[in-house]
Amino acid sequence: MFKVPTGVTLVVGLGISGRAICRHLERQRVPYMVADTRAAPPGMDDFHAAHPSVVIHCGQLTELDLAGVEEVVVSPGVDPQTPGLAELSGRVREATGEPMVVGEIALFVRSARAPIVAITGSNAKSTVTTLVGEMAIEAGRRVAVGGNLGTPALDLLADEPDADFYVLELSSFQLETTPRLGAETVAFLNLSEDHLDRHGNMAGYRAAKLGIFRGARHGVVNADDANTWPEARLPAQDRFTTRPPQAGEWGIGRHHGSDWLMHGESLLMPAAQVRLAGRHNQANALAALAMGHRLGLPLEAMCRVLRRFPGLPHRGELVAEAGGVRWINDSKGTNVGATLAAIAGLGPTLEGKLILLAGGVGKGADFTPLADPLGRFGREAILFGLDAERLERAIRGRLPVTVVEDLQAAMGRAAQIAEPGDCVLLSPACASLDQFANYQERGEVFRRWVHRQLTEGRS
Ligand code: UMA
Ligand code: ADP
Repeated sequence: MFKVPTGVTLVVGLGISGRAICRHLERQRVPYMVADTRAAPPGMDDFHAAHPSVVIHCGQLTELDLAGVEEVVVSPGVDPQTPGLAELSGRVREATGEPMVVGEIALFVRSARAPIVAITGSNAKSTVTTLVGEMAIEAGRRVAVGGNLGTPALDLLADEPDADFYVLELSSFQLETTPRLGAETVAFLNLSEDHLDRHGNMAGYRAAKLGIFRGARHGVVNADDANTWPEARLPAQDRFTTRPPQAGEWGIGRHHGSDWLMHGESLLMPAAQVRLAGRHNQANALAALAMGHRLGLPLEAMCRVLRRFPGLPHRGELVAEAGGVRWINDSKGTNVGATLAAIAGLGPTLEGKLILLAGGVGKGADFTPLADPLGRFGREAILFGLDAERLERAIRGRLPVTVVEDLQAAMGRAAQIAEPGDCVLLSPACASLDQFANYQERGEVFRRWVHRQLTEGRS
């Protein structure tokens, strides 16, 4: 048993967030030590070399005596119910009245000196967060953009101390450990199955996400998805929809034979001018517009961004078109809802058929919703990774299915069977961590393979 010294803060996790938490505590001159449940967390030696005086405990948290700990700050990937922490999770710190166990965003809220803009949902968080950030920059505002998107929120405080506001993408993991966000405006975009291995069931997952509304002055919710609506009334609220808008809503209506983004009865811009493809991205555009409007950003500036923003890498990204076959990297399709959106967006536009490459860590999700759209648009599903067999059982009989070892093998098979007019879509409906470091690496493997094949094909 290792006794955490009295008055010391315990940082759990030595990943991207954990290191940012450590940097923040150093700036605040708070004494801390680090624990990680893994025997040898990646990059530990470098961290130790740079911080020789910081104690690092690797292994089970039950090996720690936390009786004297000041506060525990957990990384998002660490479940607060992990043995060793669970016992502390219900306890409150006398000094502050806050829970004993919090996440990095709780520390962010304490130190942020500018309004917070926050976005959550099962899908489209990164896209909407980036859009809001771009819109604010286009309008001449000073913003810092980060959170689950990549740059840890706490680093933004040091990098951009004079920001007009902070735009944060927040995951259910981060919200679960944030007692009160108190944001200027928040959006809850959509809810579909994800992270059930951590939250237990949909109710638990939704409850974590609803945490975004705690203390919010304004909320943007999806009129078409009642799961995104708060349980208690907010001081102010906007709704977006892909239908014609009701009074005050942000929606899509017909005008002179074409679709327009609208706010109530006002026409904003033709939907076809939104550079991001697909109905789901028009919904994303509307959510960003509603948030930007609340922040006082001019409409013209926001629409300019929507006309030019090409999308983030690994989200429905066209990597190449060769021999009449399109190769699309949607590696960020890490849950069933995202893959459904990709199939529904692409399927009807194809002259040929869809070849879906999918599989990985299914996080306990139900894959059966994929069966119908795949039956309609799919030539074949090529599956790989940890949950390939479970996926296969869910869609079997609807289209030909092949299970292979890994993504490279899946791509080889796709190249063999693709016909002109087809689209090879990597949208795995699963996390990547069984076979890759992260979804970016998975997308890069896809990209490199396609480019290599095309170059070799030409030579
Ligand atoms: N881990 C342990 N033991 C530990 C600490 C971590 O096993 O003691 C494992 C976790 O279970 C996880 C991995 O290590 O498998 C990384 O966890 P972490 O909390 O250290 O993650 P970070 O490196 O800090 O990255 C996190 C987010 N990751 C997660 O929430 C899992 C990143 O989001 C985010 O970009 C980063 O902080 C900066 O804010 C990634 C993600 O996958 C993109 N997020 C999930 C999603 O979008 O679905 C929520
Ligand atoms: P997140 O940060 O929530 O994962 P991203 O913007 O990175 O969101 O997009 C993740 C995936 O969700 C991508 O595969 C994308 O094609 C898909 N997606 C984008 N917008 C939507 C939407 N409105 N509904 C469902 N899926 C979507």
